[in-house]
Amino acid sequence: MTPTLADLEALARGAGEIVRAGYSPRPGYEQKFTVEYKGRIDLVTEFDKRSEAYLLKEIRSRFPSHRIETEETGLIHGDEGCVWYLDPIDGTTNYVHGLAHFAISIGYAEEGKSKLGVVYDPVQDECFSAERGKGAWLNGYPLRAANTSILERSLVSTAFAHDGPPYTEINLKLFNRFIYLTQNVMQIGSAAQNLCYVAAGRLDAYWEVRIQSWDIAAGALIASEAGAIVSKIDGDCEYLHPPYSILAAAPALHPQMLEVIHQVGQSAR
Ligand code: LIP
Repeated sequence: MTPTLADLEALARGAGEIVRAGYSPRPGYEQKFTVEYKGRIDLVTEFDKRSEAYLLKEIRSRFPSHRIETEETGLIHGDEGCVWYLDPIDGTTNYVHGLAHFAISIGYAEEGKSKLGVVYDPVQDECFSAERGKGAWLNGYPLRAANTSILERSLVSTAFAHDGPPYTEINLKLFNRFIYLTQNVMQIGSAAQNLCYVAAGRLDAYWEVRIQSWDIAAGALIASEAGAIVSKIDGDCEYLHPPYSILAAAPALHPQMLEVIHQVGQSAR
């Protein structure tokens, strides 16, 4: 038994209701949850856990044999040919600080290939979705990545992984190079939203040197089905194979971004 895109959209909206109940745009005035620390800057709240518990209960009741990779619980063993990737709140740091840039990310892959992806922003009520070979949509409307072909005309984004060194230093070198080559290098703080914004043409490219499967599985399919080129930062198209990194870009920009990343990598040796 395999899920449909409608199944993933319903799951994402259900988790979105849970997450939205805990969100406050005025955290200085009201905080509806306590914050725990998985690492120095790696936050988790009870709403991450409630969202994940809801998703796991629904998925395991309908697809009990499937494997699930999920941020807070980790790995739930199952059929490696049918894998779910769950981020119950992608952008938890933003969520805690009341910044409305977070989303529920649900990916589904078969035989190592992404098949379905949904990223739901419960504040903006933006549901990004994609099915392999059939396209990508925002609230049912088709998505198309940007056709920007000049780095100097591009708006790009990145983020600095919670893991810290050596990834921070590597990404600072890339940030310092791209800030002079592009219009700007944004930091939105949600990998899933970054990938969906590339899919929508809001961003021309996005990269991270260190990421997790559940951060990127859904958004990478959405970006590629919208016409962006998606790979690891070394150009490897098998982005769902560890170690995970990501580069999603407008088609004409992808090789240019790869070349700069390669040059910086060479100079860092
Ligand atoms: C976050 C990603 C972000 C990345 C962070 C973290 P979380 O996901 O969205 O792009 O830089 O290290 O992985 O932890 O908020 O689900």
